[in-house]
Amino acid sequence: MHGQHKPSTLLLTGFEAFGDDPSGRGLNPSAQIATTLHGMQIGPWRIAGHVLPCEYARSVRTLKTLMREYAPQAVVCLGQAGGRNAISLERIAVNWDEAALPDNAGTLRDGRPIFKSTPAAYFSTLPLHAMRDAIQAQGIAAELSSSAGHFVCNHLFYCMMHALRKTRVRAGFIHMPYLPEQAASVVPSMPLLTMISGLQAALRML
Ligand code: PCA
Repeated sequence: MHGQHKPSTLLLTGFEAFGDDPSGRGLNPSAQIATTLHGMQIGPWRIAGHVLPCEYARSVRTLKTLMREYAPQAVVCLGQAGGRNAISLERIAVNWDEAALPDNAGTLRDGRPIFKSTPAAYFSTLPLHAMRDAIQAQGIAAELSSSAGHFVCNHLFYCMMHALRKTRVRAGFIHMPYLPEQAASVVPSMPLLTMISGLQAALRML
């Protein structure tokens, strides 16, 4: 057996639904994508897809448990960013919690660092330009973004990059638009299968 032929594991997470689902039906495309792709092979990657609670503390604890369980070579976390009209590849996670919306445990964070004496920010270690170009080559809207917000997604992104800072594990965060079934006609959205095709093209770039 040659070790390098062992499939590499890519841990892919989504979030459960939270306060920002205008359909009120408990939808979050990121959860559907992670569960749909679970167990699939994409390029050299074996996908381990899981859904995280939309809670500041518990999302991080759950992710760390999954990272211990799978020892993945790459971690890609997904979330929903209502109002965006393209798959958004996040460049940077910032050391700040601030959102008008409580998380699913009722916790409100009104502006404070995540950790007191850690860097202000971490960069994604994913090949963002190649991923954007691969999505766009499928005819699917993609963009780079410099803010994952200051809610649970950015919190998870920052804590993950901090936890992985001394490793060679590639990691980053991708935001998805609303699904058409969540969005009123005036709000941008993207069909689930379009998001999945785009993400598959992007993950082949890792
Ligand atoms: N989006 C939220 C949290 C969970 C999700 O899917 C965010 O952007 O912070």
